[in-house]
Amino acid sequence: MTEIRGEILQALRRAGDRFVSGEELGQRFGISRTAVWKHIQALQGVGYPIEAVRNRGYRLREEGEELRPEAIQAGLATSVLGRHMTVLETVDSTNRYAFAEAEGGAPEGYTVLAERQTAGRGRRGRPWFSPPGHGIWMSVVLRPTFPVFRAPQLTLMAAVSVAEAIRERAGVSVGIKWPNDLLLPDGRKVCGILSEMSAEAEEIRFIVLGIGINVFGREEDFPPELRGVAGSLAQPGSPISRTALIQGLLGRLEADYRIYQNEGFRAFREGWERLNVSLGRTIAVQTQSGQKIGWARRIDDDGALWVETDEGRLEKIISAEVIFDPGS
Ligand code: BTX
Repeated sequence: MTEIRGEILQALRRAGDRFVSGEELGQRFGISRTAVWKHIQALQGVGYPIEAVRNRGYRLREEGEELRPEAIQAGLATSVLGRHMTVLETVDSTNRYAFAEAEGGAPEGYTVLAERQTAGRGRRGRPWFSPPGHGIWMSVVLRPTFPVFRAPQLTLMAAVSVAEAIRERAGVSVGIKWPNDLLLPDGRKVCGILSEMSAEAEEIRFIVLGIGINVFGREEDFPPELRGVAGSLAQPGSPISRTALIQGLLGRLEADYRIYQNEGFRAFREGWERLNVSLGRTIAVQTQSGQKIGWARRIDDDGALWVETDEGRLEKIISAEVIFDPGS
């Protein structure tokens, strides 16, 4: 989003219910009314619900709101998650920030959100593109009592929780690509989950569960290398409130985390299978020991992926990158 577009959005947010005329915006930012209109159209294009009424001007509907802890907490049906919350304008990475806070004693459920990350991170040191106002960049501190070996499956559980919350609150059916990417129906990646852990011997001190969801953003708002690969939830004309989505996410995560603590991934396997788009396909898996091509057969109660190779051998994959339709 260009600077000026962000400023126009901010001006509309501050105006609340009031219409702001194109003339007023033009004067404030030293641009013509036509230029204002172009920026408004661009904002509408990425899914911001802006009404444009002749002779009155522009008004941002509620769903385009900025993130505020009080507003999020006011509609939160949780007792632990999100009860302590920090919302930042800019941060390097919410996971890095939450991790440091957890080391300093932040309680279970402590949640960090940022409008923008300058060094959002994915798995294996990969970057996560997190421009201002476009998404939900969120990290939650968990202090589970289960042993270290169960931590990876928590991320699989989270993929189910997030997918369900997106369906409930944003009306979009996303699919899970093993282990924890969420994809739009056309295959573009709309969400990534990164959990980072601090542990001593067999005991988990804490886990930071990081969730990145692209809410607003058109193809051209992504950097060239992500075009065609990444997508966003919002479509012009079907507004999505980030506040409502965060409330739904935290509610789901808390309920599912409770079940997970008692029953483990077993309780989520069916939900995962229902939402998954990986099984039954020919895939390439990139593991540390090289690439294997095979048929994704199933996942087990531990969340491992079982792949049948060309020679008919079944291999258990615990950690890898999955590439769909290799060679096609
Ligand atoms: P990942 O390693 O599976 O995904 C990273 C890869 O996804 C990148 O290499 C790139 O190809 C692609 N990618 C980067 N940015 C985006 C994007 N915005 N949308 C779609 N695809 C993208 C996934 O890692 C885990 C990401 C977690 C991000 C959250 S945001 C809040 C928290 N804080 C933080 O620093 N990370 C997490």
